[in-house]
Amino acid sequence: MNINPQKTLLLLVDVQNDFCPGGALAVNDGNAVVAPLNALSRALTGKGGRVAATQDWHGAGHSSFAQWPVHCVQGTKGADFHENLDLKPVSIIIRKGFRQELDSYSAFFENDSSTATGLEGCIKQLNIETVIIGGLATDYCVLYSAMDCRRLGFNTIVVSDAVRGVGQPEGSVEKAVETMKSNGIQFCTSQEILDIIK
Ligand code: VGL
Ligand code: ZN
Repeated sequence: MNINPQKTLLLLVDVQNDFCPGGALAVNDGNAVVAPLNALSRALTGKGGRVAATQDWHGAGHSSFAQWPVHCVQGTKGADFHENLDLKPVSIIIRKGFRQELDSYSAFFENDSSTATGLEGCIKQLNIETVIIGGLATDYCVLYSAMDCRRLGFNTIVVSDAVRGVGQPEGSVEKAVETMKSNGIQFCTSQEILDIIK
């Protein structure tokens, strides 16, 4: 694999307290994504790359709370980034899901598939070619983000040890990985990526 760090974005998807153990919509072992993502953030920004983070950011009474437990309510501790996530290298923060009647899994488009979050325009202006994705959850926000990213024409890599899934319905993580792979999304370990960008 060949990537130019200066044209690479690391995208940290929803590494928020509510998706980590103890949170309202906790993903098993969700906090395990933090260490590999911190290592990648540091390495990539050291080589001139950029780091973006998304935040699920719902108003009280958001329409998605019909399907999900109340989570990531704006301004609450549950919506904060995990306390060990290194935010110093993060220069772009995208909040999504803040329209009351519209949910948003993807970092690029809300669930109507047409309302943009602004991330695409932002990273096109930065001449980004490769997007490396990690975070939560593999079968929801990571899946939707990676699929949009690939469709938009970016070289898209998911960090296999820096994602964790919900697994509901059963088999959804395996299905998500298969869908991503069959659409040309690559999977690499954080160590493999560190070795390439060093
Ligand atoms: C997510 C369900 C609801 C996610 C967000 O980050 O994967 N899942 N809101
Ligand atoms: Zn949500």
